[in-house]
Amino acid sequence: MFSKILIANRGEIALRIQRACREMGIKTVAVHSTADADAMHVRLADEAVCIGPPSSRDSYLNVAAILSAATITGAEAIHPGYGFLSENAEFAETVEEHGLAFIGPTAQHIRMMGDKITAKTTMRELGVPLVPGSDGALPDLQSAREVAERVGYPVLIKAAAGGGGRGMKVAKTADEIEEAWTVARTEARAAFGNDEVYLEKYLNRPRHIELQILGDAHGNVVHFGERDCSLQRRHQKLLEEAGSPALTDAEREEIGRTSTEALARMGYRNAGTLEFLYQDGQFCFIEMNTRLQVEHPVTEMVCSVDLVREQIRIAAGEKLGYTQKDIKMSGHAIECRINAENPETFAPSPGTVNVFHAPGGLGVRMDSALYAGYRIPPYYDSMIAKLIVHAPTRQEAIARMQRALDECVVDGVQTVIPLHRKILADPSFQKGDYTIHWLENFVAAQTKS
Ligand code: MV4
Repeated sequence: MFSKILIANRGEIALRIQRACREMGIKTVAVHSTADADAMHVRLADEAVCIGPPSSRDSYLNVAAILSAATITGAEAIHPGYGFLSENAEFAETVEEHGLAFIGPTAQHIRMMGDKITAKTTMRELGVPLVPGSDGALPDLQSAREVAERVGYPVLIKAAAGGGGRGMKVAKTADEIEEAWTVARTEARAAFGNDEVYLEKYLNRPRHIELQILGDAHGNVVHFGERDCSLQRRHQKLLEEAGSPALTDAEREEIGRTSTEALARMGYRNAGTLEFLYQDGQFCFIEMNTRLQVEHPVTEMVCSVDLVREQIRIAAGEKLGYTQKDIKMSGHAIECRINAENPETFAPSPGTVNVFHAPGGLGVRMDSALYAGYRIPPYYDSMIAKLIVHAPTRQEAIARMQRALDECVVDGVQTVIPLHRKILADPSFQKGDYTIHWLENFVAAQTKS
């Protein structure tokens, strides 16, 4: 096992990783920008190294500075967290070339899944169900027309280098296909320097359901059930649940078996998430994330697993030590992301947090790097906390989240807590009756009335 790990991240996820390290007897190295000198992840680490000015490009994305920090402190492994360098194949490669362990998948698997066309082709060959569409990249407009006729309108043209909603264009009818083709290619070239595009049938009211996977370096792959992440606004998730209110145990077992078999055949190791659109009882794979996700705690709560500890053990070459039948989902978990934003306009609200009180009690978890007096810098993501609750049933989890939000005090900046209260009180949310479009419509209805 490693004796010292460098954590190439900031905020709540840096603390989350430090906590796992401390419980495993591993020393931690924090890295930080000059804007984060007073941050909690710096205070709580065993050692800290300043790696550059406020801009992420010059600090948390500065590969040379991070590797130097690892070398001078004698760290043996690097955990990238989420965002920043977590899905950068070159970074993973460089870390290993320097004789350090990258706590994540191989550079080859990161690269493979970073290209959405290669990801889909790979999954298709491994028997994972996909959205009907083109087999690989579209060579020309004519082939786009042909595939669209075959699968039926409406269709979506997506960038191979896209993901997370960037570089997508809908064509509702054949009249719109030329425009969608041209715009998608132009945007893809401008945004990613890669104009490869593919086509899918457009699903009109899916849920976004994702499956948490772990694989070790010995060929063992297991899953920890699904998360329902349909409640998003402009591709920013706001509230997530485990399990999905829409799935049956039989559906979970089937998609779990198909997915773990596929990833075992790929030789996938460490944590990964398969993203699906789920509509009319069908799962359609769309993308894979080759990292720990923001919303991993809801899975940890229902499966009683420490996913970060497992990531570290796997990177050190240890075996999982359990099989699929040992993993049981128990109860229901909900996560509310607390962003320092105006709850109506979503404009960022950086500034000083004068008063901070974290909720507590049975089944309540607050993952946050906040403290009273902390100045939220304007340079980074606006998420300042994740409030996670666990209870025997979904209904009890909703009541527990409402109670926990009532206890939570963040004074000095605006937060999205008032929006979470409204969502939790809504009858269709309470019934679990929602799709990926629900939140956008809900927010629009709130601002009208
Ligand atoms: C889709 C889709 C409908 N049909 N693909 C958006 C982000 C990217 N990860 C994939 N996305 C979508 N792909 C087909 N064939 C609708 C979306 C989509 C979406 C997906 C998940 C969560 C929120 C979303 C919001 C708008 C559109």
